[in-house]
Amino acid sequence: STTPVTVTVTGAAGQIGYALLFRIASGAMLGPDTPVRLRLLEIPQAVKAAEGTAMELDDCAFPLLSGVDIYDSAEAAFDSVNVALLVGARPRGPGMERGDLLAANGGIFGPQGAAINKGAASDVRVLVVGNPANTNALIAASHAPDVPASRFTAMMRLDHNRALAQLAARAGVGVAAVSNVTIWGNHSAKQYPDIAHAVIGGRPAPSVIADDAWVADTFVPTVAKRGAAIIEARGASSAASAANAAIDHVRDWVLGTPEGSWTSVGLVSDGSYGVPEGLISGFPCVSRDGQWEIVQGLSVSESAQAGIDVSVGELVEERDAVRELGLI
Ligand code: NAX
Repeated sequence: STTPVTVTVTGAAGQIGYALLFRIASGAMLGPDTPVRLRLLEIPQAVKAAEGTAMELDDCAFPLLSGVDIYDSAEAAFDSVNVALLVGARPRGPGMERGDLLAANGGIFGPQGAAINKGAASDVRVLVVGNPANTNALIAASHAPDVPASRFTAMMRLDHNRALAQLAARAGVGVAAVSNVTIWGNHSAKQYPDIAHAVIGGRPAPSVIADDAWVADTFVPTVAKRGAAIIEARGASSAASAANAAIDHVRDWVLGTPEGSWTSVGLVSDGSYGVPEGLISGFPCVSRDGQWEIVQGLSVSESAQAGIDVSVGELVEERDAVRELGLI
């Protein structure tokens, strides 16, 4: 169709925003036939920097980009939005307690959820990138009672892609040969990256890798702590890879996952795999007809269930904390 899709990006002047906007405008997210209208939401102090980014977007002369608008009000930025990428968040400052962090983010994601509830298009899809992503998504969803909870997702795709890359390197194959990894639970160091059902070159990953100690002692911590390793090496947190993961997530959501393979999505739980209903947890998901569905019926070993339960336990604690603070 030639009607532009309205895409709102929050934290647009930040480093992920800078890596994300140009790829959206180039067609990498919604395909080469879909024009996009970009709406950038920032805090007032960062509006000028967002204007600079908008100037550069103009200077790219992207054929698919039908306009760029900049806002410092959530209600205006989310009016008739189709795809909302919630990237801007309050980072943990020195000496900040977890409760303070959750409260500060509640002050951002609550009002943004309410603005989405008020003004978004009926097909709105929301991806929360800003950390703590799963709980921020829960807060936003709880302020949007008229939007189905399944439209609020949290980003597990960067962890998922990191896992694909680590497995491919270990097996000595290209990443395209690796599929069906799952990142369960929270997007945090307690996530549970799971290769039990992964496939490498058409064969079960556990038998290709054939090294349980490497999986437990190297693979899982490498994936779970990759964010910290990037900061250590680059002197700044993951930006281009995070933007790439957001593009992958929305593209698959809108256009579908390839037949026979799944990805990892932070999606509202229906109680599957022992995850309490209502939590936004990482699950194996396929996208069909524009909707995420949790892959059902996978066998889960005792040790895998223990790993899932630890990560889900952290989500329960975060939910209880934001409930206590009156944020949901
Ligand atoms: P930056 O600090 O570079 O940019 C954040 C931007 O958000 C700033 O420009 C700031 O002005 C803006 N902002 C703050 N409050 C806002 C509000 N209420 N409305 C609109 N904009 C607001 O951070 P960046 O490196 O871009 O990271 C953004 C977020 O992504 C962080 O919370 C980060 O922790 C999170 N990440 C999540 C990942 C994931 O896999 N889910 C991975 C990458 C990244 O660490």
